[in-house]
Amino acid sequence: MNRVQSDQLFTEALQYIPGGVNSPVRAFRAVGGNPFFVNRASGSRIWDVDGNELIDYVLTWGPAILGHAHPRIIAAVKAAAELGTSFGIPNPHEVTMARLICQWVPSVQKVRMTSSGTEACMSAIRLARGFTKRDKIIKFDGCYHGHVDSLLVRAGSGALTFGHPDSAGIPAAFTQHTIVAPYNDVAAVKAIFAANPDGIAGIIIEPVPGNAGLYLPQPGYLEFLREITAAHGALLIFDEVMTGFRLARGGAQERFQITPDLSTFGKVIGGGLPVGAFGGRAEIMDCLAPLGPVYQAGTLSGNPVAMAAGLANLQELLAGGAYEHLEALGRQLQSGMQDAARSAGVPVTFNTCGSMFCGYFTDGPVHNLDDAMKSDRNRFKRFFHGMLEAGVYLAPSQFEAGFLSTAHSPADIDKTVSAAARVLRSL
Ligand code: HOZ
Repeated sequence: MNRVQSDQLFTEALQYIPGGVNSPVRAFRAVGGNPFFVNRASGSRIWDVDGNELIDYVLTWGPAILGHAHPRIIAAVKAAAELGTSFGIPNPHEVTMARLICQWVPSVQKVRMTSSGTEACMSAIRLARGFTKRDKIIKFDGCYHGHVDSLLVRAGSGALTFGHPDSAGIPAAFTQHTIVAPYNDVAAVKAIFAANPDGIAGIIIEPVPGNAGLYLPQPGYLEFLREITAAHGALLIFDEVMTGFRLARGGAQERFQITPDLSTFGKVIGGGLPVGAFGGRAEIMDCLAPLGPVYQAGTLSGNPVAMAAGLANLQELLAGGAYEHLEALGRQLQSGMQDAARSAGVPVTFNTCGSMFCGYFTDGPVHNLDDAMKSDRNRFKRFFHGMLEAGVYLAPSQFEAGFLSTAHSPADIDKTVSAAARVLRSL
């Protein structure tokens, strides 16, 4: 593939932007080579500046659940922008958005908008601590909740990809109240509560972790977390930044029938614009300023253009049929990839949950970070580049989930599986 213009742009970007990118995973360091630059996207496709067309399974890291540049979102953004790009005072879209989230996610009785998932998680943690008047938070190995100081401990996503799951620049004092447990390990969480019976403010968890690839909760695990937090007066916080409105209308909590105390959102609820949100039980949310003592704010929170984009995304998604289509695509991709790996004789564990997926180059199973780390990353690199040459863009890291959109067709999946079969045979 010719990438002359992308390479020129990257050379220039390296002069002015650290690593040439505005978010580390985009730099392709985990897979080698240079990133490509995109100047157009539509439906299931992106085009780079050299004119190469790719089937996209990154989907701007999750938000583009309807595919890229959906006409309803583009129209909503144009209409909102014509009326002003930011007011700094309430606007009607915020109320519609809040009502819609509360309607579709029953655990959320009140919600506040932010500009990113990182902000949402940071604020949810502060609120949990303020509400419970306790300091300690439990998080899990490989889970990523944005680049919040106290949560960048054994974190996933780029932190894990680049071997810095505990970031430099964070004083030890900022993470002294963060306790890390292995995911899917009941005994570990019981031991933490036994050692800190009245000290845990809450557990924050990606109910389906998508920042170390993708693995699922074992049967009963999320129920256990619900019970043990309730028994100890701690809050259960579901980070649904990836899974919210994706794994079901009501997110992972609907899919697994668990009611968390607080939830965080992002990605899909912004329709491709910078949006996050956190919400939950009214008595907890009412501890936020101006009603309560927990401070949280944002100049662009509830921004009218971002709200319009997010609302258009959600309204189109909720109109009907979308989730059935996404589930069917997920099943087709999983069985196709498993067959392709089997016939190529390459050990692959291909995990899916609805429209999220990850293939690990290991016999598996993959239930937690330690299992995920067993994947042969050299094989992943060669597979990634082989797929890219075949016109398929996967996340440029073993430790990120892939995403499907309603714009992907069964024919896209067939093309992807055929390419994978060829690439796997060549590994
Ligand atoms: N944290 C994002 C994926 N888990 C990466 C975002 C980006 O690089 O754009």
